[in-house]
Amino acid sequence: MNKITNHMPTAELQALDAAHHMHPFTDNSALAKKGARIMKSAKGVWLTDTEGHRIIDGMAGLWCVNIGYGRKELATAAAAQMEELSYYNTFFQTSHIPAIALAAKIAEVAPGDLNHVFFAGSGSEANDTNIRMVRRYWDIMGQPEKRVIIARTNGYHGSTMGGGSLGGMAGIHAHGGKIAGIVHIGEPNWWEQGGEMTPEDFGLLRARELERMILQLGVENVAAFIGEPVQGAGGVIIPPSTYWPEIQRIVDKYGILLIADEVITGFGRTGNWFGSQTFGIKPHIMTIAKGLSSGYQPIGGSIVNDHVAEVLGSAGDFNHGYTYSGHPVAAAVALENIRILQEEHIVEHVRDVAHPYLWAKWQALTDHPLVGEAKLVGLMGSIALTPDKATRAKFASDTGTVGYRCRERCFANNLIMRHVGDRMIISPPLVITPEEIDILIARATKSLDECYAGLKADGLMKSA
Ligand code: PXG
Repeated sequence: MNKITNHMPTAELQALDAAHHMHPFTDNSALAKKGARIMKSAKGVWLTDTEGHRIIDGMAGLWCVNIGYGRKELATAAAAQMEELSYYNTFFQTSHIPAIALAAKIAEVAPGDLNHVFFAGSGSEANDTNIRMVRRYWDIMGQPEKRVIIARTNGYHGSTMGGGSLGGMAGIHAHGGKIAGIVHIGEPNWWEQGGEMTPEDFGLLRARELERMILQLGVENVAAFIGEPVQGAGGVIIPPSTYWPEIQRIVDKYGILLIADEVITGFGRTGNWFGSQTFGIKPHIMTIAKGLSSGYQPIGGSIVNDHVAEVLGSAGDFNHGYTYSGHPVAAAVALENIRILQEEHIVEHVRDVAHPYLWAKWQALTDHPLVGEAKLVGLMGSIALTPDKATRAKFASDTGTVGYRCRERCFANNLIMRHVGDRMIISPPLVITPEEIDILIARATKSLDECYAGLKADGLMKSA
C-alpha cells in the first residue's frame, strides 16, 4: 500500500514545499523563505505537526472539520464506497445510491421547503451554480432581464470567477477581475462602521441599502440577493439583530430570490443545523460545503426550495453540472458525517454545552486591554483588537499589522486562531469539550498578553 509517510526532516519537506507547491492566498516567495508549518496528523480538536507539537485547532481546519478529526467511521465509509462503486456520473439519466441517500438526508435536515439538492465539489462551485440557476430561473419565468445579483462588500463566496465576483473583497477582484451583473452593498459591520449609531439602527441602515439598490437598478433587472448569515472570512461579523429581518422584508416585498451562503454556518456551526434558522432567514437557495462532509471529502451543493426546483424542472435541460456532482465517495462520507452529527447530538452540544461555556470566557476577554468587543454565535466568534475601546479606534499601523502579530503569538503557543485585519477569529470543531475550551482560552489569553507587551515595547498601541 502506498501510504504517504514522512521520512524527511521538516526542513527538507519545507524546501520541497517551497520548490513545487503553490499555496492558495499566500505570498509564496515570502513563505518559501520562512518555511510552512507542516501538519502530520490530527484527532478530535488536536493537530500534530512534523516537529511533534500538539496544536489546538481553533479554526476547524478552514471552518470545516465540524465533527473533529480522525473519525474512523468516515474512512470506513469511503473505503467501502470505493469498492462498491468508486465513481459514476449523474448526468445522463443515471443516478447512484450515495447521491440519492445524501440528497434525501439533506432535504430532511434542511428547514422548510428546501427539498432539492444540486451537488458540486466545493462552495465556490456551488455559488457558480447559483449564479446560473437564478438567471435561468428568471429566463423560464419570462423575465430574462432579471440578471443582477446583489451581494455585500467584505462578503466571501469563493474564489472561482463566479464566487470571487459575488464576494466583495477588493483584493480578489484585483486579481483577474469580476464578472458582469454583480453589485455590492455595505456590510453590517457595526464595530468598524457604525459610528455613533446603535447596532440596531445601523443594522437597519445597512439592510435598507438593499432596497435602495433594488430601486436604483430597477426591480425588473434584479435576480437575487446573496449573503452569509454571518460573514466568516470577512472576520466573523455577526449582524445586529435588526439586519436579517429587514433584509427578509425587502426580499419578500420585491419578490427577488434570496440565497443564503451557509458554507460556514451550515451543519451546526451556529447552534442550529443552519444559520438561517438562527437568524430567521427564509432562503430560496442555500449554498453548502465544508461541514457537509466535515472536510473529509470535497463536496458542496445548492439546496433549492420546491418552487425554484419546480420552475427549473419545467423547461427542459439546465445546461450545467460537474463531473464530480454528487461523487459517490464524497456523498457516502457526507452521509456518515451527518449520521454522526445526528446520532451524537452534536448540534445540541453546540447549543447547550459548548456555546454557553465558551461564551462566558470569550466575553470575559473584553477585560483584556487589547480587546474591544467579543462576539460569538454558536461556535463562531471574533474579538476586535483596539488601542482605545471607548472610541472603537483603529490602530495607527496598517490594518492587519496588529492582528498578524497576535496570530503569530497564537501560532507560537500552539493555538490556531486566525486574524482578519485586526480582528481575531475562531471556529473550532463542534465537538470541543469544556476542558479543551479552557485550554483554548488559556492559550488565547497568553498570546494576547504577549502581543500586548510587544505592541507596547514597539510603540504600536497608538490610535489612527
Ligand atoms: N462561501 C463561503 C461563505 C465560504 O466561507 C466559500 C463559499 C467557498 O468554498 P470553497 O469550498 O470553494 O473554498 C467559502 C470558503 C478564510 C477562508 O480565509 C474561507 C473560505 C475559504 C478559504 C479561506 O477564512 N471559505
